[in-house]
Amino acid sequence: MLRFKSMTANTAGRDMAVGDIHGHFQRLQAALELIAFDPSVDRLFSVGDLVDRGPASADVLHWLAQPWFHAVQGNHEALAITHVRGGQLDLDMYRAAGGSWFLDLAPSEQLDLVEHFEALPIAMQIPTPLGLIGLLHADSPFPDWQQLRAGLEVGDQNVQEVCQWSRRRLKTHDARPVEGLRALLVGHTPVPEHRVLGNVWHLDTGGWSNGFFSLLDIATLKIATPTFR
Ligand SMILES: [Mn+2]
Repeated sequence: MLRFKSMTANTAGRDMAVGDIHGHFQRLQAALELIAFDPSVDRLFSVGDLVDRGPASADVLHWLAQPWFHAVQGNHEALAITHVRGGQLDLDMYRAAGGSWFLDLAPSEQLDLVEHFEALPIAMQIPTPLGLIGLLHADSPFPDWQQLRAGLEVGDQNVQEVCQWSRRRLKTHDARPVEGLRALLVGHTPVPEHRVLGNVWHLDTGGWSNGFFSLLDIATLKIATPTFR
């Protein structure tokens, strides 16, 4: 499994990032149309949590098959992996978190999804003209991107867990930057509006719930869809 992925620069079009999707691919599609997203040159980066809660989680395979769509693994993808690979999981908690659609699939369909989820990196980086952009689901356990990369590359489970589950930075209002990056893009904890702490951008503005999808142009660090519902 490739836990850390380095992308090449996009010299043809725009690179956009989006927060948690949670099965709301139709709303996401509408948001992309609003910014005239062009899949022939533009790319879309997801901070993970593609599935659970929304009406169309099973569409995730269609989205992951698009050459312009790139996602890191969120904690909800990790829950599916844990379930199929025989790890410890509170099934009532998983159902309460929106996992019923997955638990009720045939084992072969679960396995197919999990193999796709396992192929997703935990963190990725994307070069832009003004600097390197990092992407992961929840938070960086380190104040330094190279340290994070090294931790993931040696398969450190604690590092992976913080990357996918931690809400510490928002809870403690930690505004220290992650060195080695122009910006780190994360989701996981819903915020009423995108929130920047140090150089960490919290992008889960509840497009899957009562909020809207914030599409961030990662080269300019400008939100293209501030109020889309
Ligand atoms: Mn999450």
